[in-house]
Amino acid sequence: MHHALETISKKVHAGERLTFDDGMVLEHHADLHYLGELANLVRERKNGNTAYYNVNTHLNPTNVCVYRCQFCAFRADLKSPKGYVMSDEQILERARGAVGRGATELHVVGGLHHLKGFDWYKHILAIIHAECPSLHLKAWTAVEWDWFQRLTKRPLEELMGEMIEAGLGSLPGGGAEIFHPDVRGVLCEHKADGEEWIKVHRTAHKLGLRSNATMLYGSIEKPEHRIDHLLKLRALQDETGGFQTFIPLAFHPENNRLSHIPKPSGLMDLRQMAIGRLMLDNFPHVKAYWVMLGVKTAQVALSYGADDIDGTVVHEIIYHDAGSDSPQEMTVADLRKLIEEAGRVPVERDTLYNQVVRSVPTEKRWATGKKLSLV
Ligand code: V47
Ligand code: SF4
Repeated sequence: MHHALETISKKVHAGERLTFDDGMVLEHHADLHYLGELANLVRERKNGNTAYYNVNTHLNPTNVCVYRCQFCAFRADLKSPKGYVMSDEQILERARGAVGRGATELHVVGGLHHLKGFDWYKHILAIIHAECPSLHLKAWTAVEWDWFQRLTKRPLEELMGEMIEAGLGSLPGGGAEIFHPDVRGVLCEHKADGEEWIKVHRTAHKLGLRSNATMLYGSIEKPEHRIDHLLKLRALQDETGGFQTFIPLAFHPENNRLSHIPKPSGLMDLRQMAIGRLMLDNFPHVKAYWVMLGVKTAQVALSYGADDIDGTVVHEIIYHDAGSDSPQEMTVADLRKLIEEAGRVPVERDTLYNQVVRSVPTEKRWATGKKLSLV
């Protein structure tokens, strides 16, 4: 075995932190078995045999966006026939539907609409929260928070404070892509840069909000850009401890400007899951987002560092527009079966990783229409 790989293995067994150079060795010299064994060790040390899932729904209030990220198949121009803006009634319908299905979380993100102000985004959370107070609102990526600051010229703390009053519960991890300017300048040169993304999450953590972090891999970046990205996330986590989950996101090539780049292989998906788990020693959770990975790879990823498969995910558009052929929705029974087949113990969590105990299992409740209570 490469000498450096032996050293890394000893460090991981001893619970020591890996360096940038270690990360580069993993990228260039580690095979999949080596990565999987070590990542699984860390995963089981942190989360035992548990694999988390949640019951959630997505809401993308608009796909109209002032930006034109090269990888984005979701966005639409202001006047494009593909563009949509949901009405208050449609938004509430989505939220009510989520509650009816037993969801504990609504994941709310969208485009930066040319004609909508900060108040519209705040209004969305306010009306949902007023009508469905049991739904945890995981809303607005750092890119949106940056846009709100550009629109209002007001401090982020104030804007977040108002959103918290309106019903905001936590921040999703999107918009991170790859922080390094050499990559970001090509993928999405105009939107919030890497430093701003970090600043938004730092502010959220200071205000007591938890958040997630993502990394978009498999487009034009090089291994050093990925390791740099992971170390920037790790540094902020050292500072605040506010991150819950890391979610590596595989580039999807359909219907965007980078369609000439092939989709990352299954091997690459598992490698990035494992490397993320190994480098982010201070993140409690790593998520295998099944919509993005496909159900089968997500299942295998539970042995390569991941301890979470996200949720039932109804109404997903971002990955389906970019060519994902995974289903629109997984039932709780599907999720639990997938996890059990992988030899793990399924645990339903809420957004903040509290266990959700249901008096009547969700799948039975759907069949009987019985009222459900969360204990
Ligand atoms: O920010 C968009 C990425 C993200 C493509 O926080 C693409 O729990 C690959 O962040 N190929 C949105 N990636 C999704 C996201 C997310 C998903 C699930 C859970 C959580 C969480 C966060 O999707 C965007 C962007 O980085 N993205 N288009 C594409 N063609
Ligand atoms: Fe707009 Fe987000 Fe798509 Fe970029 S990724 S074009 S910011 S919707």
